[in-house]
Formats: sequence, structure tokens, C-alpha cells
Amino acid sequence: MTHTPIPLPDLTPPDILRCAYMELVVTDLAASRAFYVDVLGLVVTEESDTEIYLRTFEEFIHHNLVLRQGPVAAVASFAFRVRSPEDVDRAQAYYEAMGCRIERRPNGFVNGVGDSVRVEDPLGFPYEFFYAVDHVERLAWRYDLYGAGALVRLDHFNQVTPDVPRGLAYLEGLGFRVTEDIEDSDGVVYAAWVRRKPTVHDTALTGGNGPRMHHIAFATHEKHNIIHICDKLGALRQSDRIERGPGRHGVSNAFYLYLLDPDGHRVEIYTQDYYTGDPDNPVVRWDVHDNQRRDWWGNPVVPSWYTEASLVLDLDGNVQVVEVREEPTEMAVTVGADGFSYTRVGDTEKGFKLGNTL
Ligand code: XXG
Ligand code: FE2
Repeated sequence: MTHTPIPLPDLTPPDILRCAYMELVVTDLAASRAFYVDVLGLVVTEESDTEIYLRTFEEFIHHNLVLRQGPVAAVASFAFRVRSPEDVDRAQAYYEAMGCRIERRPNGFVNGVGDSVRVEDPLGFPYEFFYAVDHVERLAWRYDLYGAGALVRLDHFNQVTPDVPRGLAYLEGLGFRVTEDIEDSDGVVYAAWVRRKPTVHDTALTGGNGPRMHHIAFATHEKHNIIHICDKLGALRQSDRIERGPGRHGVSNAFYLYLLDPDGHRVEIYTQDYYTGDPDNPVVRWDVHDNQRRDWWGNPVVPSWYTEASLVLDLDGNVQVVEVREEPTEMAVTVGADGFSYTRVGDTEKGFKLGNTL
């Protein structure tokens, strides 16, 4: 398949620090509050009848998540913090040069954030860049407030897009570096993880019908914090919020849990990936047939995890049209039992199939 390249401008891209917050449109704000505040324990920075601003325990900027009441569940913004006010200008110039629609708001799009630019990026995602932000109390030392499942940082976004190599070339032009990917021997890329901060990723591209939002991920300190969230959901008779996990990822080596919020927006709870800050950090490439790539213990991925994702909005608040992936999907290749998945390298040549033992 030819991956029609997105022409990249000959301009310095904005210096992106990290993924910083997501604006999520939810259809029942009270139900979402019950999930994100009462169950997950995110900290309310401020709220009104129509919006709730939430942050994690180690955060010092105003929020990591905005919940906004609206008619259709969707994502209004994937927001990244940049290094300086001038980097907001650089972001504007960069996307204008790509011919993207942009909107600049000196007073920000949401409370607590100043001068920002929102763009409809070449993949159809609403990206936002800002530097100016209100500082709030970093609650890291407030152990009197921590619950056993405390969410301490926003870790990453995950985006679904039909053509991963095309999206990757654009993100690499924007300054992201690839940490890991999943591919096959025909050169099909199924997913890739890219970073700015020195963790495994700030966002990832998952190959599928898109643009859609696959998940937003928050970090806990330890694995036992994730187990506590599972126990709490069980005690609340809300175990049906658990979609996948808990488990250990192959990709990223992190411990994980995926939950679905009342609108079906997927939230990952994630902990203990690895440091990637050296310039020669090695790229890890996984074979799509490796049965341990997505779950190190070999547990199967539920089909909904591959197929379901949230819609995203354009700058007018309309839902972006979803385009179908043409290349093979990971679900068809691995869940669809093609007989070529393996746990031990060499099993397939010997004719062994997933589930058989040597
Ligand atoms: O953050 C992640 C993920 O994208 O959510 C999924 C790290 C690893 C994986 S995977 O399912 O590939 O192990
Ligand atoms: Fe993730």
C-alpha cells in the first residue's frame, strides 16, 4: 500500500513538552462525575453545571481532563503543553503552512488555560497547543487525601487512524519520536507509540477506522493501586466498567487496566513503563503474531478493544467523518485465529497454533 505522505512544512515545529489534558464531551455530566470523581478519585479543580475540571495528584497545571456536557459523546481536544509562549506561534504557523484549519484564542478555549491554538490536524484530530496555564496546588504530598487507587499523572492519549505510517511521518515531523511499534513481515504497521516526554509515549496511533480516540491513560504509582481500583469496582457492583485487564503489557512493559466511562469513552490506568530520555533510546518492534505483545501473560484482547473508540469533533463542534482502514486489522489477524500467532518463536514453523503447548 502507498502511504500518501502529508506534505510537511519547512518550519520549526513547536517544542511540545507533553500531553497535558483532554476535553471530553459527555452526555450525562452527573453520571460522568460519579465515575471520574467518586470512583476514580480525580481531583476537582473547579466545576459548574456544564463543565468539570479534573486533575491528578501530582499535577500542578489547572487540569488534565475537562468533562463538558453535550449532545454527542466525543473528544473536543487533545491538548499538548509547549515549552514557551512563542511555541504557540510556531504551532499556528506550522499548521497554517500545512493548510489546516486553525483557531487561536488568546484567552484559551477552557478555564485555567491562556493563549492557545486549536487545529484540525491532517489526520482529522482536534489538537491543541498552549503554554499559559494557571498553576494550582500539587497534591503529591497530601497523603491525607490519597485513596488507595490514586491517579497521579496523565500519561498518554491513544488515537485511531486508518494509515499508521502516514500518521507517524506527520507526528515525527512535529517532533515526536517512535518508542515501539507492532508490524508484520509484509511491512504492515498496526500500531505505534510516540513520545515527547521521556516515558514510552505521549500518544499512540492504533490502526483502525478513524479519526477516533481509543483511550486516555492516567498513571498510578504502583501495581497494587490498579488492583484496588478493580476491587473497588467490584465492591460497587460496577465490575462491568472493566473492559480489559488487569494485566501486564508487552508493548511498554506497563501494568494496565482499561475501563469504560458512562459514555463508553475508554480510560486506561497504567503504571511502571520505562525511561526513554536518551537520544539513542532503542526502538522496540513487535511482530503482530507475537501472542505476548499486547498482554505479556498471553491473555486474549477482547474484540471490543479493537473495534470500539470515541468520535472526535472538528472546530465547529461537529463530529468528524470516520474513514475505514484499508490495510489488515490486528483483530482480523490475531483474534480472527489465523493460526499464526505464537508464544515461542518457531512455533508456527512447527505447525503449532495458539493455545497448543510444546
Ligand atoms: O499504553 C499502551 C496501550 O496503547 O494502551 C496498549 C501500551 C501498550 C499497549 S499493548 O496493548 O500493545 O500492550
Ligand atoms: Fe495506553
